Amino acid sequence: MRSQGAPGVPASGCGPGRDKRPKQKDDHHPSAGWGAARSVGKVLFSSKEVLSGTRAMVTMNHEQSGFDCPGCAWPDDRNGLHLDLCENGIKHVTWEMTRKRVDRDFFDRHTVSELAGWSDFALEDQGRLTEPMVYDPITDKYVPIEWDAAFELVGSALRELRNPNSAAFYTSGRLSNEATFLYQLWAREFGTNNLPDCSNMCHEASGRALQAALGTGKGTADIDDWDEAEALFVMGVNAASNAPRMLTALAEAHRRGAQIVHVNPLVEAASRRTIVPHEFGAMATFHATKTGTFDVQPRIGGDLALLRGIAKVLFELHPTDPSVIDMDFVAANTAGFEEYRACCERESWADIVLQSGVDERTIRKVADIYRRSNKTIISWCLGLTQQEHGVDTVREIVNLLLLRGNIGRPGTGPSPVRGHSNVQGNRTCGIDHRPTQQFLDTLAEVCRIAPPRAHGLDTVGTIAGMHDRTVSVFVGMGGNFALATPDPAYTFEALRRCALTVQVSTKLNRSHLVHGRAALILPCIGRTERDEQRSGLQSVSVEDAMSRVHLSKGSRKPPSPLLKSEPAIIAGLARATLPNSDTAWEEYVDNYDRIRDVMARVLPGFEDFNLRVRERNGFRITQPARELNFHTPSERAEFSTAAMGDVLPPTGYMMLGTMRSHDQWNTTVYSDNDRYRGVKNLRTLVFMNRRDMERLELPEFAAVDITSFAKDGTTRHVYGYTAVAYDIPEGNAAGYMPELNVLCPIGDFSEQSDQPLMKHLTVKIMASQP
Ligand SMILES: Nc1nc2c(c(=O)[nH]1)N[C@H]1C(S)=C(S)[C@@H](COP(=O)(O)OP(=O)(O)OC[C@H]3O[C@@H](n4cnc5c(=O)[nH]c(N)nc54)[C@H](O)[C@@H]3O)O[C@H]1N2
Ligand SMILES: Nc1nc2c(c(=O)[nH]1)N[C@H]1C(S)=C(S)[C@@H](COP(=O)(O)OP(=O)(O)OC[C@H]3O[C@@H](n4cnc5c(=O)[nH]c(N)nc54)[C@H](O)[C@@H]3O)O[C@H]1N2
Ligand SMILES: [Mo]
Repeated sequence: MRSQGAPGVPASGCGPGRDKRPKQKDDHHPSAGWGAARSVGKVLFSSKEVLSGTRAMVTMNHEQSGFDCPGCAWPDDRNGLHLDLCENGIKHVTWEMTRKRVDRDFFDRHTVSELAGWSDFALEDQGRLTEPMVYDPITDKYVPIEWDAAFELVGSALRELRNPNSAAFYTSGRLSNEATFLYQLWAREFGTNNLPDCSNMCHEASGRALQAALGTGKGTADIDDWDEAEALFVMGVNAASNAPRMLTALAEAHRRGAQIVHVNPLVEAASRRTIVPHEFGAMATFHATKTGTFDVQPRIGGDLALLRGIAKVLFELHPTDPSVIDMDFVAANTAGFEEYRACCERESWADIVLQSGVDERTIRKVADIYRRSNKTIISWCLGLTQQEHGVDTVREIVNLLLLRGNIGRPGTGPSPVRGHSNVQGNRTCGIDHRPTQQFLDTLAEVCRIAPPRAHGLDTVGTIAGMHDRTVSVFVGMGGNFALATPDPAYTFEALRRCALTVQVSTKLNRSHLVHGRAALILPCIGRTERDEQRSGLQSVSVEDAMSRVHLSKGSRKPPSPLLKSEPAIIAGLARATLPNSDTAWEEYVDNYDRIRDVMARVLPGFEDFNLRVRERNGFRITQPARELNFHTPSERAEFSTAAMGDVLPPTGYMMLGTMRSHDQWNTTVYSDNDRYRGVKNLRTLVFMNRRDMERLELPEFAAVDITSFAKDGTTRHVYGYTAVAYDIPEGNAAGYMPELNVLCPIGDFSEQSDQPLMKHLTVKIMASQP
C-alpha cells in the first residue's frame, strides 16, 4: 500500500505530536539572536543538560582542542572569536549528550512490533544506545550480543555471499575522515564499490556538474572569499535553519555594502535580518542586521531558466558594453563559449519567463546586480539539486560565473552549501560508488589490495537491489536509511528482504525496526565523546563545505563503557570478514595517526596529513580549479548548453517540494514547531499560495489529502494534512520530509544525477474526504 494514514483521519507526523492546537503567526522576529537563545534554553532544559550543555557550547568548534560541531558543514570561525555558535548546532550537540539510555532492559520490555508503532520522536527520545544488540525472531526482541560475536555474525554472512556485490555499505555524512577511509577499504578489499551515501540524495548533482565543468567535485570559494564578495547569490537553501552560521557572513556582507540576492520560491528568514549571535551589544539592544537585499521567487525547478535569463541579458548588453563579459578570462580559460552564447541567444524570453516563473523585469534587475559586481559568489543547496535538471542547473551557475571570470579570484566562485558535517570529507576519502580508476590504482598500490573496478550501487540502486534480492546484506554506517530514503512502502519491503541488516548508530531509530531476517544494532560513541585507544586519546578529522580539514576531539565520557568508536567497529567487522587480510586493521585502530599516514599516500592533497592537520585551523585541500588549472578533457573550464526542459506541472496539477522545518535535523525531529515560518504544533502541513487555496475552496488550516503522480503512472497518498497559506508562487507547494517521503516514488530520480526528485513531486491537493 502506497499511502500514509487513512481517509478522514488527521495524519500524525514524526515529531512529538503533543495534543496542542496548530498555530501560525506572522513571525517578525529576526533570526538567530535572542529567539535562538530562548529556544536553546528550552532544549538544554528539557534534556536536563543545562550545565554540561553550556560547557559544550564553549568548547565546540575550538581549533585544536574542541570537537567539530556535527550540526552542519559551514566552516568554523577562524578569527579567534570562539562564540560563533548557532541554535541548531547546540540543539544537535545536546541531542547527542542526553542522559537517557536505551539499555538491555528497555529492549527486554518492548517487542520490535510494539516499537514500530511508536513515533520517530519517541524512539530517539529514549536516549543513547548502550551495547550491541541482535534481533531474536522467536521473541521479536533485540537481545544483547558480545562485540566479537556480532563481528563474526557479519563476517560470516559476508563470506557466505557468492558475489561481493550482494552487499551494500551506506554512509551517513557524519563519519570522520579516518573511519571513512577504513570503511571504504573494508568494502573494496571485500570486493565491492557498493558505497551508497547520503550525498546521493543531496549534492550528487553538484559534484557531477562541478567535476564536468571545472574538474573538481567541490566548490572553489573559501570562507575568506565570502568575506570579500561584492555580490552573494543564495539559491535554494534555508540558511537560517540549515546553515545558521552563514547568517554571520551575510550580515557582515550587508554591512560592507554587498548585494545579497536570495533565490527561493519561499521567502525564507535568512533573506531578512539577523541578530548576530556573538555580538552581545546587538543582542542586548535587539539590533538586527539585514541579511538580504533582493528576493527572487522562481517556481520550483525554475532556477535553470532564471540563470539562463541572466546570461541572456549579459549577451544582449555585450555589444554595447564589452565590460559585462570578461573576454580575456573566457579566452584564456574556457571552452565552449560560442556555443553557449548561441544557446542563450536562441532562448526566447517567453520560455525563460514561463519556465522560471520570474518576470523579465525582475530577471533584468538581477542581471544588473550581477554585472555590477566585480566579485560574485553563487551558493546553493537542495532547492537546486533535488531536481530533474539538477546537474544542468549547477552547470548553468558555473556558466554564469565564467562569463565574468568569477572563479579563481578572491571573493568569487561556486559555493555549494553542504549538508552533514563531514559529507564532503566522506567523498574525498573514498565513499564513491563511481570511483576513478586513478584513485583505485593508488589504493591498490598503497594498500596492496585488488579493488573491484566496476561501478557500484548508489542509494536508489541499493534499494532496488534489495528489493529484487540481488543485494542481501546491508550495512548502515550511521544515518537512518529507512526513513531518509524515498518511498517507504517500497524501501521498507526492500530492507525486510535482506538476509542481514546492520546499523551502526547512536540512538534508536526507524532503521532498527525495519530490518532483515537477521539484524544488528552496533552502538558507537559520538563526536563529543572521548575516544580512547591503545596509544591514548584519539582525534579524528573532518572536512567542511569549503575544503578545510581540521581535527575534532571529544572530551565527554561515553554514555556506556560498552560503546566502541566507529573506526574500531569498522576494523572489527573487517577483520571478521577478511580473516586473512594483510591490512593492519588492529594497528590502525590503536593509533589513528597510522590511518592518516596511509591516507596521506592515497589521497591527493593530503600530503603530510598528520603534520598539517595539527596546524592551527588545519589546512585547505589544494584544488587545481582554484588556481585556474582545470582537470577536464579540454583542460579548460567548460561551458555547457543544456536544454531548459519543462518544469511546469501538467495542467490541473501542482508541484510540491519536501524540506526541513527549523526544529529538526533530517530524520531527527525536535519539536512540531517551525519558528521562522511562524508555525507551531504542526508537521503534517502543506504550504500553499492563498490563491490556490481559494481556487480549491480550502479555508486556512483546511484538512487536505495529497496524491503524488509518479512517472510510471502510479500514485501515492497522504491523508489528513493541513493546508497553510504561505508566500510561495501559485501552483507550488511545500511540506516536510521525512513524513512526505511517502509521496516520493522510488522510480522518480534525475537521469542526470540519479538523485531522487525530493523537491519536484507532481501532486494534487484536495479537501479531505470524510
Ligand atoms: N538544523 C538543521 N541543519 C541542517 C539539516 C537539518 O535537517 N537541520 N540538514 C543538513 C543537510 S543533510 C543538508 S543537505 C542541508 C539542507 O539544507 P537546505 O537545502 O536548506 O534544506 P531544505 O530544508 O530541504 O530546504 C531547501 C530550500 O530550498 C527551497 N527550494 C525548494 N525548491 C526550490 C527550487 O526549485 N528552487 C530554489 N531556488 N529553491 C527551492 C526551499 O524553499 C528551502 O528553502 O542542511 C544541513 N543542515
Ligand atoms: N523527502 C526528502 N527526503 C530526504 C531529503 C529531503 O530534502 N527530502 N534530504 C535527504 C538528505 S540531504 C539527506 S543528507 C538524508 C539524511 O539521511 P541520513 O544521514 O541517513 O539520516 P539522519 O537523519 O541524518 O540520521 C540520523 C541518525 O544518525 C545516527 N547518528 C547520529 N550521530 C551519529 C554518529 O555520530 N555516528 C553514527 N554511526 N550514527 C549517528 C542516529 O542513530 C540518528 O538516528 O535524507 C535525505 N532525505
Ligand atoms: Mo544532506
